[in-house]
Amino acid sequence: MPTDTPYVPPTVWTFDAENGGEWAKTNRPTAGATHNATLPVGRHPMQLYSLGTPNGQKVTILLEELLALGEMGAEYDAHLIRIADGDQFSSGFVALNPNSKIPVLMDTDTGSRVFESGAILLYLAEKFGHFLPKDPAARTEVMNWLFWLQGSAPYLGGGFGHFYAYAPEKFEYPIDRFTMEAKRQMDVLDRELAEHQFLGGDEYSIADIATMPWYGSLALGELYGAGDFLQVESYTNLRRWAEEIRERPAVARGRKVNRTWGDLSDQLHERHDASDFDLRTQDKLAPDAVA
Ligand SMILES: N[C@@H](CCC(=O)N[C@@H](CS)C(=O)NCC(=O)O)C(=O)O
Repeated sequence: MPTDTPYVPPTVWTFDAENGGEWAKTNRPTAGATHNATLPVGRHPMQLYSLGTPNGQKVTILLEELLALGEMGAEYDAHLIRIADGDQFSSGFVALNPNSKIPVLMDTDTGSRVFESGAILLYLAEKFGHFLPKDPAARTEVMNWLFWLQGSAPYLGGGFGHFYAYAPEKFEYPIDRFTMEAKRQMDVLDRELAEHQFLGGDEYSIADIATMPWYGSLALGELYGAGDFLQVESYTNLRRWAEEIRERPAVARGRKVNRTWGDLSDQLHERHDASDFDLRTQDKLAPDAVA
């Protein structure tokens, strides 16, 4: 709630769901399930429960890349988890991911649940033997960048994006702090990509797949309406890399899965078959999304 009185933290913090902000009604200070509900299960080896946010896109892009290489064991059902409606707090979801965040993958072939998008990328890359170099030095470089992304993106999404775009009031201090960091991170990538075609080397890998939906989209001016604010045009190497990766058909397909916003032609709410990408637009939307 906007106020002119400077905030003084009380001795003991208490939870106030009405404190404003887009996510205040969704998030809580405790973990665990809020309601009982089972998750749907489709017919493919991989059951993915997700939403088309940058963290969700990482996994659907990799699955589409694996399928493009003919790895039919990567066939998947992508079930829509509406995080704004609290689907991530169902008992079924929490049993797969106690952290209640998308994406989560169930591999019915091995019986493994896999949560954390970086862990899912690594799991799939190792299982199918693609997008992770076998040479130890090259593999280490890819891991460096994969872990860099997993550690850095929360400053962008939870820091810059939250205070610049989502916070009900705009405060200079957090916006300055996270803008500085977001620009520094883009500069890190820009310098790396001046030296290499891809992150960590000359081979397209899970490090690129993890980073593209975050810093690639940011550099192309598509995140948080912040293209001018961050002067993204100046990161020319990062933009060259992002544009090159965007041309891959599997990336284009992966970006559409579980997406519920933007152009209707870019949305495929659930994916249960490769042919779902060819459905008529209205058949690509969940029934409750079609008025
Ligand atoms: N470190 C996690 C982050 C996942 C994450 O933050 N997911 C967000 C959407 S992008 C989410 O599910 N938020 C729901 C919530 O916070 O309740 C990962 O990489 O998988």
